[in-house]
Amino acid sequence: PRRTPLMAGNWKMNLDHLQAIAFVQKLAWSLKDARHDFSTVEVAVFPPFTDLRSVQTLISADKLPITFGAQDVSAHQSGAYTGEISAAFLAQLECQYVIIGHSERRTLHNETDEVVAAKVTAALGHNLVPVICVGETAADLAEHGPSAVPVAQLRAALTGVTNAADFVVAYEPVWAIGSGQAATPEQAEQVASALRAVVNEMLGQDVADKTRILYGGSVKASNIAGFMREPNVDGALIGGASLDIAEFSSIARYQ
Ligand code: G2H
Repeated sequence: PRRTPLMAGNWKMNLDHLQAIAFVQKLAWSLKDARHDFSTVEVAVFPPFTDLRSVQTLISADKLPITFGAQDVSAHQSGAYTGEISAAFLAQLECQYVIIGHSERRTLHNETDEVVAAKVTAALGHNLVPVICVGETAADLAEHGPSAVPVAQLRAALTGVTNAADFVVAYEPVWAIGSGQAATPEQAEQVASALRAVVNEMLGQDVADKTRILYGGSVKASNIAGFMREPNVDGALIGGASLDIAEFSSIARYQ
């Protein structure tokens, strides 16, 4: 089945709203100069919340073929949740995607599988496409083997999801994040194929065939091609390397 690869740049807490405008503009120029075919490989950016309005305005004014989303969303609809950002707010800013359950949120902000599932439901309720992150720590890997923890996390995240939903899965082994030590393409494929089997079992073959599964963790221009050769890897979630325009642009043109 043909799935359009997605190269998703997770900026994390980098680039303010002024830097974001310059960055997205230059990224668009770099991709256009390289004759990037956006219908063949989708390119998305995930800026901090405070940048989203600037990015939305630039992308719509200049009709840039770059998609965007937020890095997190509240599980709640509205009300007395100081500091939280609702799915409705993100939808209003024309976000197409939202990253949910990134390992940094699970670890640093105590996000449990239940919270992740509630956020997925909140996002889908506003037609945002959740990018559901799963992945095992080095200790999980030693204790349970490669797929057990990501598979359990995905099962939990999909609890309230119907087969009409559109979502993306990102497999990010925690030991590979920001470490410079990426998984091998074979390791990524092994887990991605187990994750696709979970989608198939819970939501059916059609959903499993169309769902994009990304690899994340120390992706760079020099290792992306290996991941993209694997049948179950449909793109990447890219942190550090997505902040370098030339590097991110060549990741997008891996072929
Ligand atoms: C994993 C990844 C992006 P990096 O967190 O989500 O970051 O590419 O810097 O390892």
